[in-house]
Amino acid sequence: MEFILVTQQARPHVALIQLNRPKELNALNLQLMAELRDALKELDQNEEVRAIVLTGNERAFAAGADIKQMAGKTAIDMLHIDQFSTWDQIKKTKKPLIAAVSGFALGGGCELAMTCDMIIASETAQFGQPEIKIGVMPGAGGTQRLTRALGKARAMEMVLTGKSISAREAEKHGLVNRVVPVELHLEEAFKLAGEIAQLSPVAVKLAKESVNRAFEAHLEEGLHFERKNFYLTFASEDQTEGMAAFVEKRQPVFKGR
Ligand code: CO8
Repeated sequence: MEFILVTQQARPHVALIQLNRPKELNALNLQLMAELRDALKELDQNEEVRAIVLTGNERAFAAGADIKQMAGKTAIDMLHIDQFSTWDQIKKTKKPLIAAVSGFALGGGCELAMTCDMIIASETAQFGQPEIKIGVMPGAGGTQRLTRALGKARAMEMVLTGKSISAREAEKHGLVNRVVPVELHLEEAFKLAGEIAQLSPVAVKLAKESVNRAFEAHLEEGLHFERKNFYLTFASEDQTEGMAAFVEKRQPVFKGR
C-alpha cells in the first residue's frame, strides 16, 4: 500500500485506515482509491475487526479527487476508467465505517466522508463541494448525499457556489455527529467505534444495512443521473480550462462551452 496506512487492531476490534498523501492534501487518485477499496474488503472479512475508522491528517481529510490526474481526460476516458466502480465497492462495506475528519474535506473528500456511516469532525474541519469552481460538478454522490443531509437550499448553495461550511455548521445541520478539538477527533472516533465494537456484529451489520436502506431506495437513480452529468462536464471546454488553471496556479476563464 503506497497511499494508505492500515492498522488492523488500532484499538480492540477497531481498525484504522489513514489516507497518506500528505503533500497533495490526500487528493484521491485512482491508486489510493483502489488501495482503500482493497483494505476495506479485507477488513470487512476479518472477524477480529468490528468497526473501521477512516482518517486523513490534521490539515486534510482529503482535498478531493486528484485534479492533476483528471485534467487531460475526455468524457469517454472517464467512462472507460470507471472510477466509480471502486466507490461502489467501498459503499458495500458491511462493518460500521466512521470518518474522523480534520481540515479539508472537499469534493471527493467530502463525498468520501459522507460515504462513511458517521463523521466525527475536528474544529478545523471544513466540508465543501468546490467542483463547480473548476468547471465540473460533484460525481461521487455529493449532489445526492449532501441534499439528503442538509436539505435542498443549503446543498444547492454549496454545490452551485463551491463554498465550504465549517465543522460547527455541519454539526448544526446534521452532516456530522459531533465536533471536538482537533487533538481529540481521532480518539473520539475510536471511542464511538469501540462502543459499537462491543455490540453484536450481526445486529450491527443488519442495523447498518437497514438505516442505509432508508436513504438508498431512491438514491441509485440519483447517483446514476449525477454520474452521467459528471462525465458530461468532461466534454466541456470549461472543464479543460478549470483544471488547467488549477494546475498552472491561475484564475480560470470560463466561457460556458
Ligand atoms: N488534486 C490534485 N492536487 C491537489 C488537490 C486536488 N484535489 N488539492 C490540493 N492539491 C495539491 C496542490 O496542487 C498542491 O500541490 P503542489 O505543492 O505540487 O502545488 C498541494 O496539494 C497543496 O495544495 P495547495 O498549495 O493548493 O494548498 P492551499 O492550502 O493553498 O489550498 C485547497 C488548499 C484550498 C484545498 C486547495 O488545494 C484546493 O483548492 N484544492 C482543490 C480542491 C478541489 O477543487 N477539490 C475538488 C476536486 S474535483 C472532485 O473532487 C471531483 C469528485 C468527483 C469524482 C470523485 C472520484 C474520486
